[in-house]
Amino acid sequence: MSVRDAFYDVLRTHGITTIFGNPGSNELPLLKQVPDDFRYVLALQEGVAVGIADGFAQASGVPSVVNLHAAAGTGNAMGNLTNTQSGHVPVVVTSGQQSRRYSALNALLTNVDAPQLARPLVKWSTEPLRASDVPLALSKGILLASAAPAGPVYVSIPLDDWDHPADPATTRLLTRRGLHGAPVAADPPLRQLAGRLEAAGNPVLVLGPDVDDPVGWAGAVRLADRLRLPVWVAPSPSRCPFPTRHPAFQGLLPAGVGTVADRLAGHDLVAVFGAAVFRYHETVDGEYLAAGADLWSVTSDPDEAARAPMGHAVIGDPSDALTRVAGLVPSRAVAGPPTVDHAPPAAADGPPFAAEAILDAVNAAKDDATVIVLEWTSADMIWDRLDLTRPGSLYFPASGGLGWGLPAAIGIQLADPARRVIALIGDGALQYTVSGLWTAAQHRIPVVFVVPRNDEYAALKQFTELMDAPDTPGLELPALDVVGLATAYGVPAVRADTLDAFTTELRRALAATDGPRLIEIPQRRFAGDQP
Ligand code: TZD
Repeated sequence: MSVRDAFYDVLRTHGITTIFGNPGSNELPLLKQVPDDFRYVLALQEGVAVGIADGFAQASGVPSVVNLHAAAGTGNAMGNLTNTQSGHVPVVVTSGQQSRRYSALNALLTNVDAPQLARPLVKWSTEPLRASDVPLALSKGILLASAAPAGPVYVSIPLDDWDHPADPATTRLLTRRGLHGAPVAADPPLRQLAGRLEAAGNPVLVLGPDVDDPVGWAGAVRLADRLRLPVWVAPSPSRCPFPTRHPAFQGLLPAGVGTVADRLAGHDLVAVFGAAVFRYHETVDGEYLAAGADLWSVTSDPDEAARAPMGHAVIGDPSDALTRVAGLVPSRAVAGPPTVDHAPPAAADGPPFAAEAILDAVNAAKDDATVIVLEWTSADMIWDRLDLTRPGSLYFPASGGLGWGLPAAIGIQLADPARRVIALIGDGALQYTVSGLWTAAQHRIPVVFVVPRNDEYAALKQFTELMDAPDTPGLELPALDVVGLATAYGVPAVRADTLDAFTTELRRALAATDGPRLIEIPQRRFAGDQP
């Protein structure tokens, strides 16, 4: 038995039969005999490979494996790895190293100090000391990546390790390994939290991406209903943790220190589940919370718990905690929170169209099973325009790094063919990992890409106002032929110049299951571009 055979055996043990990657000479000895029960999904750039793997892991709940080319391939992947890390996504990144003999000479394509390269972005980074340790490193990597808090790991493997003999006895043991159970919060602090919620005069619930699962949704709805709590989504969310049309739903908290405090003013207890406290973005100074307010959070991530600037943190599975706290509190016979009026339908004039109008059309065309992947500045307005009724309905780059949405949409669609994916990707965001369109076309992965085209970086134009940075260069994106790009990569694409045409094309694309489609729609520019 070779190290290669053992590697595939360990992957099988964990239900992993897909490898995403981009190969080079260092990786060919792994890939030369891919077993029949495995599939290799080629990405033309490594950020694409990691993005697809990230989406695949999130939607399937199983860790995914990526194979990259040495330091250069790892470097290309690192932007998206920031999203995988922030999103608590279990991805095992392997990369090919020069042979052990040649890397001592810094031969071409040596990954110098390989474990160090990925270290800030992964839970664990290694290059096994002996070839025969590769299967154990892989096994540990898979188990560690999926242990709470989940996250990426990095294993660098020299190219001459693959034909080395593996120890069959060790391999046999590794193929029987499993890690069972997730750490749950202890009872006393949860009882304390439940007591605080019951005693509070005006408590509020804030939810984050890590409770976007069936248990978390059910627990959140039950807790909100029992205590008649208003419910907010924590700033910079990467997933949707609560039904957006539930009467208790208030929307998205802003991402500034002062603005969060303003929005939560009047509440004496803030209960946060499954979110960092908080993932701020724009600089808006102020107090973290109004004086007198208390905050409790539940997270499975000790770092998240410890780095919060305020409050008490309970460490444990936040979805489980929601359910248990909901079971501990009595039903409150008080009036429910004020219901938020949904945004009125947007004016449909154009082209170009307001982002709101594009979202309204998407909302009308989707059904309950549709998954929305967003990498578009207008993401903030989805919360009162999209009707999201099920867990796993929304994904956004968790660290804010662009180039994630397009490949992640492919991975999500590949993992869950029963749900159709609409990827709303800005014309700027599209460019970072545009070659992912080719992978979608080759594997006939039927993502519907919607690209609002405004020929600019509108997000950054907004920030130039907020940060008083007028006359910033480099915010215009003229002459990017989105339909041409998609067509060149093999994805059938159209431009919709009316909202009716957009709706028709969207429905047509959703009805097609034989591969991806792309629809470009003209979007109104940030300022002064009225129709
Ligand atoms: N590079 C990377 C990897 N991630 C980033 N977040 C940015 C640059 C900065 N950035 C944003 O945060 S939004 C944005 C940039 C360049 C503009 C995106 O343009 P778009 O969408 O066309 O996709 P809008 O609606 O025009 O902003």
